[in-house]
Amino acid sequence: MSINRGTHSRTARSGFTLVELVMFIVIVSIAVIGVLMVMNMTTKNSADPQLRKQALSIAEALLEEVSLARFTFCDPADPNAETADNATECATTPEGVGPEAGNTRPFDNVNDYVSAYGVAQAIVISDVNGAAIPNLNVYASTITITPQAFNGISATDSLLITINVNYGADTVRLDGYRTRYAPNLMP
Ligand SMILES: [Ca+2]
Ligand SMILES: [Ca+2]
Repeated sequence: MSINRGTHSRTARSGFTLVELVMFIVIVSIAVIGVLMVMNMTTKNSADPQLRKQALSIAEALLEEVSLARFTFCDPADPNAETADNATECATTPEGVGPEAGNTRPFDNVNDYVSAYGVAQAIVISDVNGAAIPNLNVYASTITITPQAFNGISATDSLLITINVNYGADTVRLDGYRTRYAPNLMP
């Protein structure tokens, strides 16, 4: 009678070697470090979009304020302002580049917002009463207005408005056109 001493294969019984275990730990550690670095970078840079968004809001507000100003031939103080078809028909005060006497912000004409066409000029962010908002003074804004033909409308009746809002090393720029529609519309 023979006794079968059944033998188990050596391979089936063996687990991880120490070297394999160390390599596993090293690989997992590298992967975890990579994920943590991405998370750290994301957290660190999450403040930048906020600044950009705020700068964009300021640029939009300024562009809207200037675009909504009138584009008349005469200053509203002129008695012919509601009927003039060109600047020569104004009785006393044709609208020239720069604010006319007594004009205050928000101005009565697009061209009142700059002292010369094509030249960047600082513009403060103000509240509804025209007063500067102190906490937003880290954003430096400029406005440039340039007569420019637009889609068949001549340059005398079309103005390109450019708003730049700078914060640190970055700048948000918005462009908009204001054409001379309803040139006799008064407040
Ligand atoms: Ca004016
Ligand atoms: Ca003016």
